[in-house]
Amino acid sequence: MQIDHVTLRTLRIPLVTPFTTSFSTQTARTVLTVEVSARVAGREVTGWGECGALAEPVYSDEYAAGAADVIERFLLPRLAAASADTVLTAETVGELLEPVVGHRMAKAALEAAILDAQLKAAGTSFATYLGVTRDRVPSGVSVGIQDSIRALLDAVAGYLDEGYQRIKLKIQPGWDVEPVRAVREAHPDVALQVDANAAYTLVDAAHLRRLDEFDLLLIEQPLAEDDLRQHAELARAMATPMCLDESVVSAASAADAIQLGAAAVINIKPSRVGGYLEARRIHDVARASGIAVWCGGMLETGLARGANAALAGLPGFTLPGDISASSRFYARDLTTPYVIENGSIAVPTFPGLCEQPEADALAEFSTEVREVSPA
Ligand code: SMG
Ligand code: MG
Repeated sequence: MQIDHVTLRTLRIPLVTPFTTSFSTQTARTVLTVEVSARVAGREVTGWGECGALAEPVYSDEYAAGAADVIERFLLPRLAAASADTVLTAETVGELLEPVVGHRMAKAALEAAILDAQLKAAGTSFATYLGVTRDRVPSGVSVGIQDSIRALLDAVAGYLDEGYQRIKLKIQPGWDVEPVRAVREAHPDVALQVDANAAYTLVDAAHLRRLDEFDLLLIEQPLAEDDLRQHAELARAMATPMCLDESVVSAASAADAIQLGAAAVINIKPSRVGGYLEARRIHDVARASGIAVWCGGMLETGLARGANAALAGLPGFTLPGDISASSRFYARDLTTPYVIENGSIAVPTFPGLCEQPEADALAEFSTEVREVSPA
């Protein structure tokens, strides 16, 4: 593949309702998109990728403007040099970008755009590329921290009415045992899990153990990103299965977490781990180790939501993902909106990772458009 040019866009898309976690309240999603115009076997083709980084480095150390900068200065020049020698394929991106330390969300966005272009040129869907045969995947929803238990119960009831198969509650100190108890009492049989986004320390172990009585599927990332050993210690102290999100950034860190007993379950987010290909490797490592995985979310637009659904069709994804309908976050998506039917999302069959985004949606939400020449 030869890269002709790349357009980096920053979009700001309003959310239908504010999304509060232990680290921030989002009212709009700032999204960096990567549009790669390339030639594959003489054919002109365009590929799209979306960056998982938020506007601020509060979920992880990456942020959207920083990702745009590192793509322009350091990542794209490496791919462009390789593309002149025609060694560039989606499968070589990871190795070509390895000399740049970290910046996995930036790398993931670029790899997704290249993979999208490559699959579109070949007329192959992402599911076919992965060898996925499932045509639908179960849909879960992540429910932010609310102002009151009443508001939480209303929100959960609304999502259950829409058919979501699993509820995830965001928790933080001061918003944990009581809200979880209220939801469990209202819905004794619902598949329920919690996510703390690293809001606790090991000193809170006795308090967190109080969550054990609610029959949760898992507790996600209670401790800090680099606290693998402490997660292992907490896992031994709790009956609720330990799930890691932020801590798992690669297949290597997944292997470490599994070996240490820090993760009984892994949330795989393609953006967090440097792309869909590393995400599949984590799936493979976890599956071989008897560890369940599920697909996490970063409030993806239609540029990545369907690709996440395809990934979640792999056999090791045995728990419902944070792959909700587009309408969970957006009144208007960039592509045909994803919908849930009978609690599940269809695995896309079109070529590539995503549909071409709608030009008027891009125009409506773009706050910055930067043309980057690859050379
Ligand atoms: O995309 O459905 C989604 C959001 C799922 O809760 C979600 N993501 O830590 O798992 C997580 C959070 C990270 C994003 S919070 C702005
Ligand atoms: Mg999480």
